[in-house]
Amino acid sequence: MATTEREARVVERVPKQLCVGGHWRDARSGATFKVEDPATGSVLCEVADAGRADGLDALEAAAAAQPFWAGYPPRDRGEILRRAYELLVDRQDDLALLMTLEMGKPVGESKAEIAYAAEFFRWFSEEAVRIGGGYSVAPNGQSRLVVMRQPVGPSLLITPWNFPMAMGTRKIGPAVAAGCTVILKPAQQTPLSALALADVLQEAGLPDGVLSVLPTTDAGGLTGPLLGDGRLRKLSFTGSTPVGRALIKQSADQVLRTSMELGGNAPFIVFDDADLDAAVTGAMQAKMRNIGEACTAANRLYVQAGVAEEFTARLAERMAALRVGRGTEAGVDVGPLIDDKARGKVQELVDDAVTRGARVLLGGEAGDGPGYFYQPTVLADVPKDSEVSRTEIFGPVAPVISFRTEEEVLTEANNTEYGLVSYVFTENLGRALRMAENLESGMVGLNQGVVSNPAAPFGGVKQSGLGREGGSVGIDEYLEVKYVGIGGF
Ligand code: TXE
Repeated sequence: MATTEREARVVERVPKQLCVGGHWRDARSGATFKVEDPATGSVLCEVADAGRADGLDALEAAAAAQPFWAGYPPRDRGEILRRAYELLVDRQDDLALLMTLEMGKPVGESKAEIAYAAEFFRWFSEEAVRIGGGYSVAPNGQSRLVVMRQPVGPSLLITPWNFPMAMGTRKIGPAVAAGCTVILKPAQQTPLSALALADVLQEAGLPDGVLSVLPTTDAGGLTGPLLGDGRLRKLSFTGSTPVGRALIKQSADQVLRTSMELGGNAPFIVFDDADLDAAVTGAMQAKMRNIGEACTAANRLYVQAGVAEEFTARLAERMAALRVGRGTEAGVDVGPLIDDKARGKVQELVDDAVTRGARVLLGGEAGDGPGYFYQPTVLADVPKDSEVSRTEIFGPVAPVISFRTEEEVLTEANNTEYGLVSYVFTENLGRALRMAENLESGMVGLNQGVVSNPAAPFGGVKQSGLGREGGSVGIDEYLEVKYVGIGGF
């Protein structure tokens, strides 16, 4: 239940039906499901619950509109995205409140996410007109090679709940710019932001058929038939590594092109020559952004022995000053976790570390209230074999592990099946570059705790994923390369 008139109004304004090829309608089965506020456990509203038949309707619409959309002038595709960017910016306050209500993060962070999300539309509105090709003379001089880049085709986009708006725009932006029609399946926990996004894109002038948005309680039941249907040409997924792995297997039958942005286990490394103020601030950003529910979150804080005690004490002091509460309240820094399961996972990881000998400097327990709160937590002397340093925590827990040498920390940092992002704090340029070269991750933050940027190619190596989102390479995920050989020379 929304607790103020304004909250009720922003929830009321969102369409609660499915968007199927640009048309709003109920699920064929008539089913709906409840959307919950994780800060109170109360129900905000109900939305239509898409099933298999709705998924196939959306694919039909996407396939039918694909030739039209591929031929739509790139400048006009870009202008639609540009208008959608402006609408997101105009509605930042209301959309931020909506996101906080269904996801929990403090409203200031939701505002920052709307701004970040909008930037993907702005960036890809500019990329839409830069889809070039190539022309060259074959080495034997007897033919000419023309290289075209064309939209891959109808694309299924599956997004998580932790950045409900930005994960949508990061996929829809490049897909639509490239000339692909799309079906967005948002996470069950956060359908409202996705439906609001569909509303914005329609208002921006996106033609019928180009976009479907299908909230569902049966993700596998909806997406399975699509992955087995030859009309679908692309899957872009952001979520957990086990689900990503399963989707890759399911995509194999159609040899479907896939992009995967999966879990992380980011090492955050502080050398004893680092600027400690900057390192603590960076750790707060990398750890506490989005309540720790980010794939880029610092998951293991490796601090060189000489500064470990001081760094940990300063971090604990900063973490202790954070206010936990409902994200809609002014002055709140840390909202609730997404659900009870997520909170249970965080508690298990903390308990395991403590059993193995870690010391709790701060927190270590759930917070008060009916919502799924967890206290900001700092663990010191965390043994290397703790589950907390192997598993993605997805919560406000900072495990500190001390190390002695560069060689030792590099080996430890790379000792994981994940490889999304690493952070390094040092004033030694040579060491910073050596670490950046040798860390096995798709992204490295040097003396900074945030790596996300619409202009940058975001993505991981190893089991953190395949492909890159954002930057000028982001659009490549939605383009096929075709070569035409011209003879007669
Ligand atoms: O993820 P899921 P969950 C990690 C993080 C978190 C854990 C579990 O560690 O604690 O995963 O979160 C859809 N077919 N990340 O359970 O299940 C689902 O509906 C098709 C990291 O929320 O992977 C949602 O839309 N789709 C990650 C999306 O997958 C399926 C962000 C993510 O849900 C499906 C989220 C199926 N069989 C969690 N099963 C990141 N990279 O940031 C689920 N989904």
